[in-house]
Amino acid sequence: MAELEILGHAFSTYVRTARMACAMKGVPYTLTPVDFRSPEYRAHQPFGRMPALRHGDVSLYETLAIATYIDLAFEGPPLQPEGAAARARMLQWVSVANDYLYAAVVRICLTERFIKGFRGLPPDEARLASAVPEMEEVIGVLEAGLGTGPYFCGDRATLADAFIAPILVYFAKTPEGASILPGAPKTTAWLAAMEATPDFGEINAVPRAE
Ligand SMILES: N[C@@H](CCC(=O)N[C@@H](CS)C(=O)NCC(=O)O)C(=O)O
Repeated sequence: MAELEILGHAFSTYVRTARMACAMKGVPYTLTPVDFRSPEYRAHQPFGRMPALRHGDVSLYETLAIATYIDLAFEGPPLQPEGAAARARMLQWVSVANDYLYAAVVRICLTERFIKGFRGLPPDEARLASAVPEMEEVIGVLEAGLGTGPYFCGDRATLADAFIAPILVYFAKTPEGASILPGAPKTTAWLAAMEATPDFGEINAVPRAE
C-alpha cells in the first residue's frame, strides 16, 4: 500500500494533530519537512499553511479533512464517535480548538513564547499580559466541557482530543500556561491521560528551531 506522507514542520500544532491521528489509529507515516512559502508547496496547500497529506493518488489539505481521512481510510480504533449528537459534539470541540483556543493560545501565547524565540526576538510581554483573560476564558470553557471525561467526547480519545492536546501541551510549557492550567484540574488530568496515547511525547517534543 502507498506510504502516507504528512507535509509540514514538527512544531506546527496542526501537523502534530495529523501525526497524533496517525499514531492513535496505528497508521505508519512519514513527516516531510517543507518550505511552506514555496510555490512547490502551494501545489499541495494553496494557502501555504501546514499540514498537507499525500497518500497514493490522494492529496489533501485542511487538518480536519486530513484527520478524517486517516480515520476512515485505515483499520484501527475509530477516532470519531457514532451517533449524530456525539459526532456533532466532537466537531464542536474541533471548532473551539480552531477558533477560540487557536486565537488565544497559538496566535498570541505560543507565537510570543516560542516562534519569536526561534527567530531570536524577545516576547511582547504587554501583548501576552493583555491576552491572559482570553486564555483564561477558553481554558475555563474546556474545563467545564470535560464534564465527567476523561476525554472530550467520553471514554475514548477522538479527533477533538487530537486537535486540543497539541495546543495545550505547549501552552503548559509557557509561564501563562503554568499559571492558568493548575486552576483547571480536569484539563490537567486530561492532558496527563493524553500523554499516555501512542507516540505523544515524540510528536509533541518542542523542536529547537524551525
Ligand atoms: N485551516 C488550516 C490551518 C493550518 C495552519 O494555520 N497551520 C499553521 C501552522 S499550525 C501554518 O501553516 N502557519 C503558517 C503561516 O501562518 O504562515 C488547517 O486546518 O490545516
